[in-house]
Amino acid sequence: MSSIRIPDGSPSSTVAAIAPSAPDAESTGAPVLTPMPPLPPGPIALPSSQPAATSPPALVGRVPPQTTAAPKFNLAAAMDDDAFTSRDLGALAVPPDLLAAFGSASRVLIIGHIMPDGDDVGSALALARALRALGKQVDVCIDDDIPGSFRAVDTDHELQRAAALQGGSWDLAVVVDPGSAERIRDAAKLLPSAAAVAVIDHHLNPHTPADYGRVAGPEFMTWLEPGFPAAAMMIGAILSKLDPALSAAGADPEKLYLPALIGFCTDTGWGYYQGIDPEDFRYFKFMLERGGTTLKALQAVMDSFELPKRVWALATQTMTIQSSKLPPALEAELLALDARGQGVRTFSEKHTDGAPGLAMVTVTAAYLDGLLRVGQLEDPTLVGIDVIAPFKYGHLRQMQELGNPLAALLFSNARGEVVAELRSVGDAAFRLAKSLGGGGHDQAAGATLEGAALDVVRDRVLAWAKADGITA
Ligand SMILES: [Mn+2]
Repeated sequence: MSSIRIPDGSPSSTVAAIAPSAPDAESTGAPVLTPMPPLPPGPIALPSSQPAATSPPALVGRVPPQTTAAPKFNLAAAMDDDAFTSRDLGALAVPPDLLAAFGSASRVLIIGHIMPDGDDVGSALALARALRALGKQVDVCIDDDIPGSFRAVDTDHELQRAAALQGGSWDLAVVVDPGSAERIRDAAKLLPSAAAVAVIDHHLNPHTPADYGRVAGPEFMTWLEPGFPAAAMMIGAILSKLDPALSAAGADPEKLYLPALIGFCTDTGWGYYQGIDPEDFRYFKFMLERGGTTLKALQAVMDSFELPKRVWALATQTMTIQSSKLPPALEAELLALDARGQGVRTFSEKHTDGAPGLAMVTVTAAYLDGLLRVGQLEDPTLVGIDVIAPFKYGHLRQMQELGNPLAALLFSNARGEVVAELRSVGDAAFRLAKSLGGGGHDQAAGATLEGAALDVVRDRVLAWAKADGITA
């Protein structure tokens, strides 16, 4: 059975603005769910880790169109172009108190966020490896499963769940790329065992000491750069500042920089996302040079994980359950869930003039678990988070490319939470995420709602979009 490669990153792409909608004087009452037309069948292009821009990305199987667009920035060409010179990350300002804290700590805990992405995993691992090279004892905690593409970055199995680190104590805890404090989940329980806490982030949310159970003072530091495309760029700046000490310690530059480079690539969509300043890729080039590595080497790491194609096709509804050749019990289970409206559901809410508005896909924890077991028939190493990929990089991306100013992915999980992943043209994704108790970037944001029902959150999203004028 064939597999497909998973694109990565936390998209923040922009789609074309829609025409203003006609006012709708009669529109009142509860939102009406409009089924979305089926996704067109493939073949299609994966943006993912394919930096080549001159030819369309490879066609991999019969999956829905994720993108047919050219990248906004031709990363591969820029890396080969001597005229596109690198820019020294060491020129960026890193707060001196943060550098001093790195210098004086001997036991460091680095914490990433749940629903981990490449920037999160890459930033945490690059910083961990640097501090370890300087003789420090370092633990790294991401309190969630790691998606397949990023498990390949964690070659030495450095990432640990919070429960495994209970009982430890640290001089310094560094929270990287969190977006908002609750996204570190149970790693928060480790913070009282750290003498000081530092938060390094490039999201819009502010971070207060209280968010992390601390009080204001020298034991709580933040370094926030919402203008940076990736937290990995901040880590790159730190590595650059530490460079003389790292060189003296004989650290392997590729091992340090490769995770940060992958973080940078995933948060910029390998040049595919809009809204990224092309000049920032000069810093990326600097990290490539400093790490003594290549774009191809990064690609090879990302491409080492493949999701079974049948999972992708079922998730994106480009293959029916009946035609998927599943074991009978599994087929019956998925069909039953689908019949009860607990499978994959897509909605498209438009303006009265027919202009795109809100597009949404929902899927239940039970159905995701079924998809996981479908995938495990071919790859027993798959974990739950792996089957989210077709929803994020298939449905959600296509909804954006169809011109919807707001696109939402909602799914429930085994913890009784509903997770919302939101993308927009303007800042609607961030504003909606805030209203759901989450956060992120203007155009790419999310929220995790505890003890919520999927249908209830879906209706909240619909009502919010209507109140905001995104739909009629
Ligand atoms: Mn990030």
